[in-house]
Amino acid sequence: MTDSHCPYCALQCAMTLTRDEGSVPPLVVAGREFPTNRGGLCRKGGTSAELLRAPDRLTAPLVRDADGVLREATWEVALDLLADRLRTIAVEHGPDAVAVFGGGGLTNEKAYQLGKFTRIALRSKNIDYNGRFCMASAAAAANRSLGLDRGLPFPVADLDAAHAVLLLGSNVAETMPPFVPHLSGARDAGGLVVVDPRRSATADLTEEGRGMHLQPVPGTDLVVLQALLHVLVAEGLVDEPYLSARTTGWQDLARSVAAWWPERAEQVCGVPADEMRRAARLLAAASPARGGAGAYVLTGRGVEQSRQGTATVTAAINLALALGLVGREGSGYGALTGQGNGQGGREHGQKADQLPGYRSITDPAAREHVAGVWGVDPEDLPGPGLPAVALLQALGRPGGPRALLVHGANPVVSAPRADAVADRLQALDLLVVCDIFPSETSLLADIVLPVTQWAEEEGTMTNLEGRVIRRRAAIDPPAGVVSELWIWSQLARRLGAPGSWSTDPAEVFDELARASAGGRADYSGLSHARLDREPDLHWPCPATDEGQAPHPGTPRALLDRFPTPDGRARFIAVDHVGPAEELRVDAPLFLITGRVLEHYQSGAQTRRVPALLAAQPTPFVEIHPLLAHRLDVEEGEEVELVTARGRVTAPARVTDRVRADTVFMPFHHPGTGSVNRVTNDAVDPISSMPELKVCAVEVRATRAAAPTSAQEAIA
Ligand SMILES: Nc1nc2c(c(=O)[nH]1)N[C@H]1C(S)=C(S)[C@@H](COP(=O)(O)OP(=O)(O)OC[C@H]3O[C@@H](n4cnc5c(=O)[nH]c(N)nc54)[C@H](O)[C@@H]3O)O[C@H]1N2
Ligand SMILES: Nc1nc2c(c(=O)[nH]1)N[C@H]1C(S)=C(S)[C@@H](COP(=O)(O)OP(=O)(O)OC[C@H]3O[C@@H](n4cnc5c(=O)[nH]c(N)nc54)[C@H](O)[C@@H]3O)O[C@H]1N2
Ligand code: SF4
Ligand SMILES: [Mo]
Repeated sequence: MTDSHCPYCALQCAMTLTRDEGSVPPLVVAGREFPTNRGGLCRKGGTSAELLRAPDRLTAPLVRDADGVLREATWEVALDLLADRLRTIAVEHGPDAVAVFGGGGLTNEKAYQLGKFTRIALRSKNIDYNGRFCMASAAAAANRSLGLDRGLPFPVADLDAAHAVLLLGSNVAETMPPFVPHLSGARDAGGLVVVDPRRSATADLTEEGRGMHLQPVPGTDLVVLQALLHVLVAEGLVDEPYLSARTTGWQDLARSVAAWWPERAEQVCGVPADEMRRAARLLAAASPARGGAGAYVLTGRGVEQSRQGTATVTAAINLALALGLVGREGSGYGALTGQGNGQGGREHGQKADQLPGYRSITDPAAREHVAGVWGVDPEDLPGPGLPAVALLQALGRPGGPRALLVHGANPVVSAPRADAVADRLQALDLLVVCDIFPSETSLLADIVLPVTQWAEEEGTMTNLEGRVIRRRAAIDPPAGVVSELWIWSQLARRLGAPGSWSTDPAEVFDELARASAGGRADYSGLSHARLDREPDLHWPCPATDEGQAPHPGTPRALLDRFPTPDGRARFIAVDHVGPAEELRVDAPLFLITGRVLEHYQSGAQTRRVPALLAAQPTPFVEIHPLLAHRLDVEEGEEVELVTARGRVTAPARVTDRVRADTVFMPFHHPGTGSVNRVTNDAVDPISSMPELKVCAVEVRATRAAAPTSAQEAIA
């Protein structure tokens, strides 16, 4: 029996893995007692062992031949060819012409080594990752306002006792089911407030007096937050002693929300003014300043994946600060991190502007420290590269990258405006994809390399509460499958790179720990051996001097001071701009996107689990009954969604869970029903996060569309 954690989301539910050679797959997964999941697993975690022996698992390198067919090759041949192509492209076009796209599912060791490989083996500045689609706005806002980006700066279990939780744009009932029990304190007190344009499964948790569901116009959450703050000011519900002791900028901030009285906000966001008043009072009543049991403000992708995502999260932090919640035991603000290692994945150097330890690549002291650990001259480290959307847009264009290495992402399905992304990938001289399965992105590649997954490897993951946990190997990988640490060491040797390239995850972790020492995300007091003994350590956890007790880790950050220059949190005034696309005559509805319980992300993994595929075999479009009537669409009928980027089709699900001016579609499927073929790649100016959640769309029944195209053909 081996103790490990789930391969999927950031809750990182604890599991016991048991070998059973008689069963298929030969590994049995069971939920294990742990503070985050308390023994629970969702359907995805419970069926995750099926990924280990899926029939189309990649087990040999594939190289595209002269006829354009991907054919099996030996590792020696594939790596020699790859190193040769990388060298040629770098010589002809410069080192930045080789770019890297990483993933928030990679272990800390892999995320670290990938950043190092890009900077000192490829000597390229161009590395970014799918976390840019996921956590970038929450990270940017928390760094700006609080000086620290740790998704939840407190343990998940702290939520249990709170009497109010404001949950903005998050559907935890489907995206992290074992998290839901942590909302029971708030639900029992009638204090769960869910903000979502859809009546999601999470909104259902507020029924029967357990809280409120606010259903704003998509993309207007910032206005809801301004109105809540306005009510706090108008009714004298802010925490004055906290404001003067722990924050700066309150007076200006208070003035900035003066114009958002609830009736005016209602005109923009559509949420009844009195509901916003009630929500503000409910939060205030649970806040520590009023002697309440505790209150939390939490954000998810619904408010962050927006071109004003950073501003909206900033407004959420402003609200939490005004109530005196942040940096206080039993209350707080947090962003619910998404991918398995979404937190660690954004600390060790996979981001275009970042070095390990959550350091900035433009900071001379950070460059010197990290270059010292890597054994190179700081002058030789590149500067910041392009963030994900700009990187994907630049591929194959004059002056842009000519080669891309993809590790742990499937952007052909998950990136906004995905058809344009596929075009760019095809314009490259060289596309290399490392994956477990023949993902949609790997099908476009020139070289595909098969890698180990979760239960086949050792490593660490950092979960949504900054807890560093051990991933352990319980089963051998199929013959032919290798670890990415081995691939990078082989390539580094062939490229004549400086530095050491260990393939032992424990050794790589020790180096990561040294590189992080003194940074914001300091892991220097941690090691695999220590984490094996102590499964409860949260960063920062700096090394201590010989003879001193080890640092106990930091389950609750921000308690004494904020890591800003003056130790105070900053109020930052923000404005509502709205989605990049306005509704117009030929696109009169909002299209919003998100997830279903059974599928994970681009679906590359979960579509290969028969029970999950059977439960959600196709994409779908949720349409309100009034809209369905107006469009003459019936339940199950194929509809077409047209935006400025293109069109997709999927069956309609007629339901009053969505607003009548809005349709919803999940993004887990490829092909004609892949919603990212029509989403908008406009980005937030501060975080560079794309507006995956909201765009303007026209919806029609496909049978109505047929004559139109026929008429077009005649004309
Ligand atoms: N089943 C499942 N679980 C997952 C994942 C998965 O793919 N599948 N992925 C993991 C990852 S990486 C992530 S990032 C998390 C994401 O977890 P969540 O953030 O909970 O997931 P989403 O479904 O993307 O979005 C949440 C909600 O945002 C709403 N929304 C859309 N537009 C708006 C808006 O303008 N305002 C507001 N307030 N809400 C809006 C949607 O209706 C949806 O219910 O889930 C993790 N867990
Ligand atoms: N419209 C819309 N689009 C979205 C979102 C949305 O809400 N709406 N959400 C966005 C968000 S939050 C996210 S996080 C992204 C995620 O979207 P993607 O980046 O596409 O994420 P996955 O589908 O998890 O892709 C991971 C790939 O890596 C493989 N893999 C798993 N483990 C490993 C490993 O250790 N090494 C390697 N090399 N490969 C591995 C898997 O098989 C899979 O093919 O999607 C974004 N796209
Ligand atoms: S909630 Fe997340 S971590 Fe837990 S079992 Fe489901 S997918 Fe895995
Ligand atoms: Mo995500």
